[in-house]
Amino acid sequence: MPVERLTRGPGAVPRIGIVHLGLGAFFRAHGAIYIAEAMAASGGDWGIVGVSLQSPSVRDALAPQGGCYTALEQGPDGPVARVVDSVQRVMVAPEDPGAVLRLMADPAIRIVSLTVTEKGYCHEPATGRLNLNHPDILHDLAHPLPRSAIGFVVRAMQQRRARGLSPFTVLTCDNLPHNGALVAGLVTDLARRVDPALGDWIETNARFPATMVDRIVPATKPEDIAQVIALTGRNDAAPVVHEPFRQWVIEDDFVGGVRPDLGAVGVQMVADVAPYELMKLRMLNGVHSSLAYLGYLAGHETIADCMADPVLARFARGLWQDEIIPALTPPRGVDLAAYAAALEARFANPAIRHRTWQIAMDGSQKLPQRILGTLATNLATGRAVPRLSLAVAAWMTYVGGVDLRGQPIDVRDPLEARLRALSDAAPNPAARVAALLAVTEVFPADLAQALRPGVTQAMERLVAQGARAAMETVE
Ligand code: CS2
Repeated sequence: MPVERLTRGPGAVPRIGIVHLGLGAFFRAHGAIYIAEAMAASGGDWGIVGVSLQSPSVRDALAPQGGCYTALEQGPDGPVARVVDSVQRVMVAPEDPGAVLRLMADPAIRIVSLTVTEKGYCHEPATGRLNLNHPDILHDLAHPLPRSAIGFVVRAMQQRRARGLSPFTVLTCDNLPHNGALVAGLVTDLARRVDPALGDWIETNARFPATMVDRIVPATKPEDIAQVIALTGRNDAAPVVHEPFRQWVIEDDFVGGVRPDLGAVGVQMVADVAPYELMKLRMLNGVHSSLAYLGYLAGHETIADCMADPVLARFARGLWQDEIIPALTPPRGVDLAAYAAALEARFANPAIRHRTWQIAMDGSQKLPQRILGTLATNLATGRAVPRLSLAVAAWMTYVGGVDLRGQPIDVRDPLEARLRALSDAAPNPAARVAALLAVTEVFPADLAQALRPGVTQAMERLVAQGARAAMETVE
């Protein structure tokens, strides 16, 4: 018997107030759920229009479902399926960028939120500055109908200013350091190049609150779709899968103070997000990325598989205890050892099949804020960093496109061609380390110099012993 398709149920549909750029699984399993709960708790017109900046696939899946989808929580007590209804429709920006701009310039829209991944900001990860050689930025400087997320924000602000409207709040939800200030800098930089007065207007009137977002959301797999059918009796073409844990810390700085009542649903509205953000980027994402490269090279498919291997679990604990926590100042009232213990349990959740290959993607954009900041702090104080050095060496091996057994790796990274060419041209492991440390978009020159001896040694051990043994003998 054919299974019925999930559709929007009867009842009032809230009016829209948010445009979300980059409607991937993460936002659908995190921000969209909090916003649905905030509207249920306190009302408000905060319905979401999602915008896909690339492919039509999410729009095509959600349109017949009225924007609704299933969120499948995978916890220790078994799966729980819930329908999320805060997304009302999805637009595909390349099909009609003008329509997206018109919507963003509509007075009903008070917030534009973003999850466009690290590379979607078109910036240089090592400096945080706009990459003026990026093809999308070059395009957006020359054409009024943009391609990049930053371009959409700038051109929509331009239309709002021309119409005498106030700007919207730009709410970035990506794992970037000082993400609010970073996006403010990128938007005002591009705006000033379009029209200096627009840049000044944005700088004075718009708001870019910083956020820390957290929930582990692996890519949806065919077996998840089958599980949703088994649990709900409905066919959903685009469910999302997530762990029970969630956290959202937001700097409470919105245009006119206007926002959903997020505090009512457990979002931490604070004056300073930075300590939370640093803790999360370095402790969660830093260890995720370390395990992604080392775990992949050790033959582990998922993070849970890594944590089920005692050698890797011990390695992760060593990373937290000896290299990451000592270099961090905790947010007030947070016990970092307890935070690490909670992360260990989250990573070990066997129902979350989060692939090492998925986390390994776009490493050139992730390494600086996840790993290199901790390395810089430790090297400045003379603390030993054998595990993080091994993680950097594993990344360098990974982006060479061939694993330690000679098997090809499907590397996905905006710099992949260059990283591969540098790696191929290096006659030996030490030369490969030197060549990759010279990639200044990733490694600032002074840090590269300080890292070289330790990473070279780590690389030699990695090549000689293999990933698992190198982790086992690290000290
Ligand atoms: C992961 C993150 O894919 C990755 O790079 O490290 O998506 C991670 O799962 C989230 O930041 C958790 O909040």
